[in-house]
Amino acid sequence: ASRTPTAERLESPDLPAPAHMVVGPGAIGRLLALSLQRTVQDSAAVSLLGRRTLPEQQCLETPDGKRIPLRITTLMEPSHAPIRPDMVVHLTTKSWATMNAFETLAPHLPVDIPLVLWQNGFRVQHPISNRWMGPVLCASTTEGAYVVDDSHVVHAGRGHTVIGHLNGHYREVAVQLAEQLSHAGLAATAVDDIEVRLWHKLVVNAVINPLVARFRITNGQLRDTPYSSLVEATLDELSTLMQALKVPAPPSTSLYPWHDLVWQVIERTAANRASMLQDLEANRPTEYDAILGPLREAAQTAGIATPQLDSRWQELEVRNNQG
Ligand code: KPL
Repeated sequence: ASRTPTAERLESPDLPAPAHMVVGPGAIGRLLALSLQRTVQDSAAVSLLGRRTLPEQQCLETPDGKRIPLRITTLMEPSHAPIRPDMVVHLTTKSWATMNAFETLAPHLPVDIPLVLWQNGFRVQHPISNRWMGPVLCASTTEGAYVVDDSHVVHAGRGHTVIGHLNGHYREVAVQLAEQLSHAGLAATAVDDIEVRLWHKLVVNAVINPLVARFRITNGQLRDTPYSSLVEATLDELSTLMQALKVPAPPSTSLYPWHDLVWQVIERTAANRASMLQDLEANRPTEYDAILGPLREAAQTAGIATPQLDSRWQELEVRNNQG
């Protein structure tokens, strides 16, 4: 694994914990920034960067209903951002906004600092990993959070975050970050196979999100007729594709590990209105390209027909262009 001065800095127990900059003050970005802020001595060690500023006084509501007041600096201009050489930058913007955020910010950052990519889908992880000189880690989380208003975010449900480098490098950076996140109340584990885990999450997202967005239903309603047969048809398509791409199936004792994975998530998140449905309802662009695009492209290269994914794509493309 490559070692950089940054990796050594993060590894050393004698040095203070690094500062964090969170780019993208949506629900996960604010949950992350405020949770980290609770654990640091130096209140300037965590900052938020977004397209508009938020009030400095923020409230983080915990899953057990406690309201914790916290102060955090939010900034709009990367050139005004408190850049520190010991910093970790978390990109939590929506997938479609991330390349632009990265390109705007990159010239202002020390070239060897770690970046953490929190995006759904598979559009930004490889291009940014190829372009950035320092460690690029990817994170996949099941934490639940929503925004009440500009100064109040709710940590609605505890989940788990896995974090790692696409090629399994920079293990020590991932371990230290996972420890900091866990210490901040966001349970996390460093993993060597983040790419496989991102494929698993992509399959879950590709089945659930486009269908619930199309029919404007909760995740749990996918168990009902006629939606359940569309879930099954999409899963059949995706199982064939994952096998062709040699993506290891999720651990399961059944003959249908991909089906099990997705139905378990539907069960666990039955009451949720998924992110793509929330985006549609708020008239925001959806992440349809980052979620369905890489799968359709891989299927085309492998010569596999994906009629279910194709019709979801067409429906969402029309919506996106109308929005
Ligand atoms: O991650 C999700 C999302 O909303 O994007 C799922 C797994 C679909 C849960 O709602």
